[in-house]
Amino acid sequence: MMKLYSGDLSPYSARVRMQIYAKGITDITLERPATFGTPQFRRDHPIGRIPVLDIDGDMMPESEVIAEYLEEIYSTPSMLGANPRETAHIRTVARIGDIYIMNNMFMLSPQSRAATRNDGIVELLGGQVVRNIKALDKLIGTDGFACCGRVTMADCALVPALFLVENVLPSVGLDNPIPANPNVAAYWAAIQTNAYAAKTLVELHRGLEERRELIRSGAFEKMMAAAKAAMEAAEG
Ligand SMILES: N[C@@H](CCC(=O)N[C@@H](CS)C(=O)NCC(=O)O)C(=O)O
Repeated sequence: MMKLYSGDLSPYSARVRMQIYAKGITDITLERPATFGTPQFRRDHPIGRIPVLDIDGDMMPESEVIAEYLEEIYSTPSMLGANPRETAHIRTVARIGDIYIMNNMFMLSPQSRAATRNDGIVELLGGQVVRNIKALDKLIGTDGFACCGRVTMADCALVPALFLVENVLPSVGLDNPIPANPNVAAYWAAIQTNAYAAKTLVELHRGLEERRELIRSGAFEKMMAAAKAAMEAAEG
């Protein structure tokens, strides 16, 4: 039985979880790794990040790689195109979600709890997100799905990406750019009514609330400091 090491608030994990739900895969268990954030996790997983797909002890990192692997081994229903050109378009839009939006949002998010916000980081990464949402507006489907009028790997990448844009960008002092981009705004309203997206969003919101509570109580700061000290001690 395969396991997906995952976390509620991890957008990259959410991308794979939405794909698992949409494909109706029931034989992959979801698990938060007990050692996540510790030197042991880094020893076991060189990239040190989730998601990781555990295939009977063979560890596969990287959400996009896992997503493509799942497409190959659970080929129906397909989250790719009906022909190579459609598949290429789906992958382009999925990359906008992953590399152009999610990656910048992920790097930007610590600024929301920084004692002193770094305006240079916010301007650089936030500017990239605004630019990339504009690009997405020109490429995204206008029928409620990102591509091809059905759930594809592009939706799986965009749902967590747009969740971060809507919920995290305002907490670093920037306006949410989604409402100013009509095609993205219409897509975002529509896809949230899709059952697989909705399930994934419940988990993301739950993770965000848990994180915000840890930050409010001061526990998150202590956890981060302890993790950093353990990592430094392990690396010598
Ligand atoms: N490119 C990776 C990114 C994964 C990633 O950054 N995961 C975050 C959680 S969403 C993580 O594990 N961060 C832990 C860390 O940075 O140490 C992927 O697509 O899977």
